[in-house]
Amino acid sequence: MTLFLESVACIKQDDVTGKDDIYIQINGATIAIVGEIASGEEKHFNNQILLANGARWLELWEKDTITPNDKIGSIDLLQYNTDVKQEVMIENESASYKLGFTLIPTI
Ligand SMILES: [Ca+2]
Repeated sequence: MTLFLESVACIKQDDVTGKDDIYIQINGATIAIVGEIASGEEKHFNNQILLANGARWLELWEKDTITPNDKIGSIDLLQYNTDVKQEVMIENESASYKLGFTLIPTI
C-alpha cells in the first residue's frame, strides 16, 4: 500500500509558546517531517510513501527539546477506504490536527 500524504492542517497547536514541530511515524518509523506549524496553518505535501507489509498505525508526534516528545494521536490506516481522499482529525486534550491523505493499494 502507498500513502499519498497531501496536507497537514493545524487546528490547534500543542505548544503554548512558539510553533509546534510535527513529524509522522508509521509503525515506529518516521515517514514524514511536517516541521514547524502553528494554529491556523496548513502545509501541503506531494509525498508518496510506500508502506511496508503490516504497516497499520499512523502516529502524529510533536517534538519538544526539553520535555519528552508529545504524541498527538494515532489512526488505524486499515480503517480507511483506498483510492479516495481522506480528511482525518488527529487530536488529544491539547492539540488538534487534520490530515489529508489517500491510500493506494499496491497492484
Ligand atoms: Ca509540545
